[in-house]
Amino acid sequence: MSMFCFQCQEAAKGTGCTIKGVCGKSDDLSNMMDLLIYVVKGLSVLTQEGEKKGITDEKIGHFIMRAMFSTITNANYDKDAIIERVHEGLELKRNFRARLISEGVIQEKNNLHDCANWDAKTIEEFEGKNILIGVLSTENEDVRSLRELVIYGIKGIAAYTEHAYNLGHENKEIFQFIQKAMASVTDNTLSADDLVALVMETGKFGVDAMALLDGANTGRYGNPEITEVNIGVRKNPAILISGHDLRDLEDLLEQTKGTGVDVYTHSEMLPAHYYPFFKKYDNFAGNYGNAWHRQRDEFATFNGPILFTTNCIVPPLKDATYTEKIYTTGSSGLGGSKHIPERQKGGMKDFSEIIEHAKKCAPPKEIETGKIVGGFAHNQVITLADKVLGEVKAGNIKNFVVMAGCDARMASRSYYTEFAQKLPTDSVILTAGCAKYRYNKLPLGDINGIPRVLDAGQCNDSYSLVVIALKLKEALGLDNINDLPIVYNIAWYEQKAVIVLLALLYLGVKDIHLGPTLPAFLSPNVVSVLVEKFGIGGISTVEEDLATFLN
Ligand code: SF4
Ligand code: SF3
Repeated sequence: MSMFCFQCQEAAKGTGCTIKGVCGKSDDLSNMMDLLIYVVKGLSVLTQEGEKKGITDEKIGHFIMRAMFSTITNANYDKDAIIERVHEGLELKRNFRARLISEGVIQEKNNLHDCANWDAKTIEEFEGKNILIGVLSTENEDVRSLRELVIYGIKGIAAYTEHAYNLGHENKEIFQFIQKAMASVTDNTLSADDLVALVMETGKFGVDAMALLDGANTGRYGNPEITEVNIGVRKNPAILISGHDLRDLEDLLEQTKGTGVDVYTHSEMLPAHYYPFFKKYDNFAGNYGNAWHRQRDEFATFNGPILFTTNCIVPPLKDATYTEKIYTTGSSGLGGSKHIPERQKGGMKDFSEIIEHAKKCAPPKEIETGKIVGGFAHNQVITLADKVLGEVKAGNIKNFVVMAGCDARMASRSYYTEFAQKLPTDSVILTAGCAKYRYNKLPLGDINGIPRVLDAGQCNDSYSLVVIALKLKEALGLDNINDLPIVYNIAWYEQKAVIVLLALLYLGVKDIHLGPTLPAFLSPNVVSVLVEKFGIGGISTVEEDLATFLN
């Protein structure tokens, strides 16, 4: 075994990647990410000490946010960038630790966890340490499972918090919680019950982070509205933008307008089209292709450069024709690709190089034609509430099925396409995240004008689905969110889906079905707790599940 990672749904053999990641992450990169998390833990232990005496440093909160985000599945394949972050984190830790010592808060020799005191400066030292402090260094499998569940939830929170931060929104309590939690996962005195409580609290801050981002997105870009998005192509050279960061998209559209270069969205960037703000850009041409895992084919036919703002990146094959055309920014990275640096305060990121690159490329090759509809975030759905409720009361809509979450490459995910196809025609699908690509182009029709697939947006817009559920509960005069005619059939892949799940659990949603497989990081005992307390279950065959879920 040269590495260990089991944070995503594609963990090798359903237990963990031990030689190389199924995602393409090499063992040395994986181990360096473990070390980055260890540095985050150390900083967090120290901030807990500092807080006792009112000593804080807001740079630490921002660093932890970016560091955690960069370790999300498929976000960053640039080992040098991760090493740079380890250096940056150690520098912050060195200074903060020295400050705590000089102010008498801690002693040079102390009983704090090793992560708080460990320091090093060379790659050799990093490599000597990182193999000792990974996931498996927690021996008890239940404690390990709960700790990692918290850590993965925090990665999701970190991602959403960073997008909000890029739009000028932050919430100090979220940063404080992240630090408290990352310190707590090093605390051997916590019982399993304490850790379960921490998991729930992580869910609470997941709701807060999604609400923060919702406010940041809608505050700047308006409320998403019903929108038809072109999935065909035009005749201009173009840039494809992927990931979740709307601020990056704004900067790119500002800089490409009037240049003759079009901009298309890929995968999780599709919902940007639903925001009123972006509609003013004539060169915002449409959405090209499908979910992230199809990028090897779709990037080859796109012809123009591709900008990754976040996960999910599939490292190109050696002979790929588009490798030179990939650019990354923010927490994403790919060794050998150009990384666009952060914006200066009050300014924009500089995308001039990618725009000049696009001008030299052929226009995208058409791979499909037509339009897809989305924009059913909370504000839009609430505007339609009377109509929706009317259809519910008339018996024309019998139930809603939340099919939010992620898509990925496993063949077994055809389950979700088939499930959508075979749902009775009086069921409406509520979706968010890239999971939608499994069924958003199927001719599923509508119920008296209400489309049978209501797409709220990105995975973080699962928050919208919760707001909608709470409104429905109120309108129908129900006491409990679980009395609603809503079934949860969630697809997961990476850690953003983990925080969406924890947020739903925190809000009291029961009987969530999670697939296509349960997380490898949940130990049998932790699964039992989740089954017992929350009724969480997996999936089986489409026929069986349709019969039981809709019962
Ligand atoms: Fe394996 Fe997923 Fe970890 Fe990649 S992120 S190494 S595929 S478990
Ligand atoms: Fe998708 Fe990566 Fe999770 Fe944001 S883009 S939902 S998988």
